[in-house]
Amino acid sequence: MSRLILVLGDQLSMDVAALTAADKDADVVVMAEVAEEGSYVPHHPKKIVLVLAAMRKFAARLRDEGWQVAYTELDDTDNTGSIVGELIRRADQFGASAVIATKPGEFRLITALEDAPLSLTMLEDDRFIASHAMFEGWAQGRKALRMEYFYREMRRETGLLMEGDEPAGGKWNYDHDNRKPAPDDVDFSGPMQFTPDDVVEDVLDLVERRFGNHFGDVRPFWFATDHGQARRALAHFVKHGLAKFGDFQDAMLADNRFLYHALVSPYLNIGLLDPLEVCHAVEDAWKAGDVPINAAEGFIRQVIGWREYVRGIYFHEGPGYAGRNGLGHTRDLPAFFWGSETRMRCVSKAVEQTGAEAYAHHIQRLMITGNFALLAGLDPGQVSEWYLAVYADAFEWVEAPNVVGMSQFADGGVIASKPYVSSGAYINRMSNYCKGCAYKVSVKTGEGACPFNLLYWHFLDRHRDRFSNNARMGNMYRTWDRMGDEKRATVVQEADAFLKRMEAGEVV
Ligand code: FAD
Ligand code: DLZ
Ligand code: SF4
Repeated sequence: MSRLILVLGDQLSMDVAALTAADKDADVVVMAEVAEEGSYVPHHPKKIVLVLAAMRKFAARLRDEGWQVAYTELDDTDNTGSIVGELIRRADQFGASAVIATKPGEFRLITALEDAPLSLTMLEDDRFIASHAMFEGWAQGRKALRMEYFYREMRRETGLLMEGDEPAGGKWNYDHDNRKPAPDDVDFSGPMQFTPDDVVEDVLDLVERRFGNHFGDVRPFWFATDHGQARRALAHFVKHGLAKFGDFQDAMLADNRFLYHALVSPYLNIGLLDPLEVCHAVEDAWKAGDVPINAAEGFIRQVIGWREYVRGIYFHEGPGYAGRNGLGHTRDLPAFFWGSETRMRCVSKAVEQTGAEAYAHHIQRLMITGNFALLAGLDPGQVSEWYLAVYADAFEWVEAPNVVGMSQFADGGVIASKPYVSSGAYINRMSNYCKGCAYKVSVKTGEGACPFNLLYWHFLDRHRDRFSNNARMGNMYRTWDRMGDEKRATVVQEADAFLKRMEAGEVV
């Protein structure tokens, strides 16, 4: 009797565990476009197009390679609307006795599959360098789970940028060289863009019709949607963008959405690229003398360090992680996160490009929208749902640790040793947003004061009990205390007034 082999929309790799375990001659691959996955958060239309178009192309490739694929399109009349519903329907149709699945990247779906009336085997997703067992082994007995030490293990494990037992160039981490402010000219034209083919055009029409009310523009659509295109996009970045990736990793520009970033996370996260393939391409460029060590190391650290580490944390911490609220923040997400007007140019530009591209780079996510959300005390659950919805690369295993942990400090300090907060000065140093903003970054209080300046001190003040003894934050508190009672009271009062106006729906 045949078995069903479940392949989800972010498991589009030929060597994904369920396919590796399958019998091509006897088993049936099940792939399903379902309303539930498109709407459990209001995903950006571009993200839905990416996933569905890549699913359709992957199914065609499987069929070409001799697999029997039962594929449900979103508009099929007998579509039950959920992954579990489709498995039950297909089990009945094929008289299948069992289902093999690769573990999903989200507890919501893991639980739904485990609770389903199916004989299910769930295999570990081994498209990562660190298995769950490896991460647990590393985490065991440690007081703090810091990325840097985990990363060194990953370097040793993969041999990437290693000279024997030592790190290439003598240092594990070249971050010190990677904090240059935005350049005047960017000599990288950005990620490779692909003209939609017939498959993509069909999906664009479908998504426009079914999810056109979600935040974000569906067109123009240019993402890669198959393995060949994703590899070309990677090669393009390595050749033209990588050399300066390190230098300008933390920079931001109002009129350049991509700078020297790779735009490969959507492809990595749905299975169109493999993390080691990406890192080897980068290492090869360094070995060939085409890119400096700070670029290659900086990039590889993001992939085998941060990416693997946040996944380890998500599964280590368990199902409640995404719902944590360690700082007790409860304020609702303001409408400007969904595109309503704001006078804060940095926020407005980051949200605008998010709507247009389903993409913002790391520092925009961390130090603009994330920083604002944390300073303003927004409910981390709502913030996390926003990030999960609006970015093409957002799947909970990677999104939740980055948002709830790194950005909102809502996991109580599992990931970050101190909150990522800054006043307007940092934003001004690393970007050109402040030129042309309705607020003045140099103004601390009173008319035109930059809200980041007010809210920064407001945050520190209201969380004094939590952070004043943090060794890395002592200087900030000393500066705050030196300001004197009157100045401090003015800052707190003006920050409160700003938050009140924001809550009332005024344009702030
Ligand atoms: P580049 O800057 O070119 O980096 C190269 C690669 O490194 C990325 O493709 C990505 O695979 C990896 N990487 C870098 N930083 C991280 C990180 N912190 N965690 C995991 N991988 C990393 N990344 C996601 O893939 N999905 C998310 O939902 C996501 N949400 C985020 C939310 C917040 C608040 C923050 C601060 C970061 C988030 N990140 C997320 C990490 C990072 O912002 C994106 O991976 C990166 O912007 C993707 O763009 P890129 O491919 O151009 O990356
Ligand atoms: C993100 C997404 C979307 C929008 N649609 C589908 C779908 O129709 N079918 C499917 O199998 N997967 C989809 N996905 C990806 C899943 O949401 C993802 O597998 C889970 O969130 C676990 O990471
Ligand atoms: Fe953002 Fe403040 Fe600069 Fe305006 S002045 S762009 S609000 S940091």
